[in-house]
Amino acid sequence: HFFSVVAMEQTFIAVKPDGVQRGLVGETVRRFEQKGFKLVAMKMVQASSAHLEEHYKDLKEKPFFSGLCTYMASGPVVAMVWEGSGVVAMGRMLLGETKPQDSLPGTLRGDFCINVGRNIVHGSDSVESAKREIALWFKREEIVTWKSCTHDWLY
Ligand code: FUP
Repeated sequence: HFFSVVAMEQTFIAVKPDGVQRGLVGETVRRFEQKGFKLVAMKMVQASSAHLEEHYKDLKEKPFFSGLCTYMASGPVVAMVWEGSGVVAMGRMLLGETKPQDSLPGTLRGDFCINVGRNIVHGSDSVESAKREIALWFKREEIVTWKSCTHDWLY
């Protein structure tokens, strides 16, 4: 019916090496699940430097670029694709601001971190970058189509 015609988006969310080490995978997944978003892909990855340099290629002129890539390669990350209406912008709200000092309590970064260079989670900043990042981190067959029984209540 009418209310099932909702424009769905997907976003790329990753728990960074510090978030994994600090046991924040479950907390991150919990917040996205409880909001009502649908998990459609998830894997643990030890990313290579080349992969991370591609992921962060828009930042390659920044002074923190090499430190950022080293940090991101320092241990496994948990890479995910979440789906839902407005998930790109609302996912960023669940994460908080890039800088933890600007992130309100109630957000992942506001609740769990202090330093911009150790900000525990990544989330795509636009629908366009979400498409690029999902294609970089996942094969098409790793993204699962399934019907959540909560869909009709949420939408
Ligand atoms: P975000 O979209 O929130 O990931 O933010 P950016 O793309 O601007 O930055 C990517 C990552 O670079 C941040 F998650 C952390 C790191 N960074 C720094 O280490 N120092 C800075 O001053 C800004 C960003």
